[in-house]
Amino acid sequence: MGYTIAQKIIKNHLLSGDMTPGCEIALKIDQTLTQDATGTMAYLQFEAMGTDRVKTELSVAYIDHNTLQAGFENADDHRYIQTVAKKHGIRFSRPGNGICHQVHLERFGAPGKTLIGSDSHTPTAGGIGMLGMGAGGLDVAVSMGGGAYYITMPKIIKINLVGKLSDYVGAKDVILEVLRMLGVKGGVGSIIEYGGEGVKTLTVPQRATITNMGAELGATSSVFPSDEITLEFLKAQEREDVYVPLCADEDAVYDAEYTVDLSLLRPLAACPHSPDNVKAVAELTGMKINQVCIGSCTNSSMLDMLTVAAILKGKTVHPDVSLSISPGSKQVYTMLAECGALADLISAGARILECACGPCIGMGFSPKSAGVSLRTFNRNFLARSGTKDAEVYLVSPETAAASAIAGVFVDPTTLGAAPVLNFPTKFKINDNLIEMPATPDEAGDVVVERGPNIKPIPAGKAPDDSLSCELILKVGDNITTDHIMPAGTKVLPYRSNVPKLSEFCFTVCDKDFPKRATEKGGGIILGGSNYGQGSSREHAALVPLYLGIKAVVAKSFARIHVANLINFGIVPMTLAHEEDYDKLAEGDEIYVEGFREAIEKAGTAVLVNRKNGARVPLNLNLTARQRSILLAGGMLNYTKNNSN
Ligand code: MIC
Ligand code: SF4
Repeated sequence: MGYTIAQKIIKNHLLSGDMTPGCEIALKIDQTLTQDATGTMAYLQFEAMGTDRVKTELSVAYIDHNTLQAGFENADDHRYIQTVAKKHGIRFSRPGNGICHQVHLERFGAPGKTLIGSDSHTPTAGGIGMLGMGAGGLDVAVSMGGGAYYITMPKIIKINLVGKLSDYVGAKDVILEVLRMLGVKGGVGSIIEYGGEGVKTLTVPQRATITNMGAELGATSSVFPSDEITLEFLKAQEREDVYVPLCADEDAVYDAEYTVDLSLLRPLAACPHSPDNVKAVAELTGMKINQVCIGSCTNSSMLDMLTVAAILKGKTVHPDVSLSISPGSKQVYTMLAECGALADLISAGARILECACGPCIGMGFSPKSAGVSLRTFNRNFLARSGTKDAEVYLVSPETAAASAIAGVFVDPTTLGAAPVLNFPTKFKINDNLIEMPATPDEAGDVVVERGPNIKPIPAGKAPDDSLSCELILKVGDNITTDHIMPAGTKVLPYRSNVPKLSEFCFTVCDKDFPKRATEKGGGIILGGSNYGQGSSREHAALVPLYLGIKAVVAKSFARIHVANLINFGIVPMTLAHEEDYDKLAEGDEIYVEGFREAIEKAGTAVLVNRKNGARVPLNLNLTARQRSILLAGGMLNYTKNNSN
């Protein structure tokens, strides 16, 4: 039996485990990336592990999320990351160089290699045939130190692409169609592989838009073949030396297969507040809009920007609309300036932002009260934009630009024939904002600078024999990490200050949660299905840990979040019978006898609700490694214990 693309990469990097879906496997990681909102924690943890120099082939620290710098906090974090990177052998991508995934694709990604990043959209690298996976900062720190990355061997889902996209239908519409078909849980436990004749019609940036939003399917990763189009892109980046061809074997077997006919696709939009709430733009035509934001790691490539510039050229943004544009990287920004397209954007009235995440992570550009915002981004979770009652729609750059001019939703396919773009066959190469680390000989002289906002990481605690506490919060299905640990201008400056961050925990769902949790000394949380979907931010585990959360009981968990909970010693347990969710209410006193023993060996436990006497069976689906981590009170304790 042949192998799929993902299976080939996994096989080449397998350190231990059996490649049967559902089994835990350990992978060798070739490259890592961090960004600044998760990077500070990742490097503090790396330092705590005591490794002098990274052991990966390449590790890069990007500054792209916290670039607003309304106070000293982010600037201090940036300086910490810059100095710690220099000392330990990590390249540093300076603020202004662009969004991590875009820059990594352009300058470092390599087909057939493995990459983990402390950001959930690391699978963007799949556009180039690389196996990119999002992970918690602690897992990235372990891999930087040469340790394996553990995942559950995924199932492989094939999306067979046929036909060719019509004018004004973009790669974003392809992934929105996949999200419509599979939903935000549809990729959990799977890698999504793209194949079929339609693949040849898509450029690398288009492929990367598609793999980027595989994160919204809950997939472990998404990957395209590496072919002549990949080679063309790498040549244009003067990096053809890293090219290797990679495709699935003829007789590869997939766990599921779907077909998307590109020629039948029409512009789509993900409606509030979930990326899988997809409708045809034609159904929304005429709806008044207030804001348009173009950019993010999903749609900020040169191709996207040229498309937008061609639509805006000679026009004016509607008076009732505010349009922001953030190019994805310095390379894109410079080339836009040099070819004149930047002038077309500026003249049309676009507000040009620096090449960073910006509004995507709520760093400015919050819409007006109850405003309708069209964004080319990948997430429209409640309150992520900074305005809780805003209605955020995720659309293609084509739909965004056409609508920005009209002031209402416009189906761009009604604009006639698409303009012919002069897509560059050669990109502008200038890596002057990538700082090289000190050599091993010089590293000793580098002083790591730590600002006052950098506070110690809370320590996990080994679990008690039994668990007796309050069910302190009950939440529904698809709770995102933006609910658990919101971001945005007010909160992001504190990503290295857990005590301060704790004041914002879960406030999107319940503004009194931090106060209640502090007063009661913590407790457990009850969630629905897909608990913790979205970001890789380990703060969504670290901060609950700080507030005394000992366990989370849910119908099911999202992949990266469950790994983060375990890494910080919070015990994830699933309801054996989903209907038992109704037997538990906020404020109930609960008791789990033999809690520690259940982690140690049993794999099941019974939660007793002292209020109504209900007995709720729970499952602890843990591997031997995960049990040991939890019993030690988290990964840092576990690593320390094992190195003594
Ligand atoms: C996001 O898109 O939610 C983020 C911000 O990039 C996160 C990382 C973070 O919270 O710092 C992600 O996707 O992992
Ligand atoms: Fe940045 Fe948004 Fe991409 Fe996250 S999804 S990495 S915030 S651009």
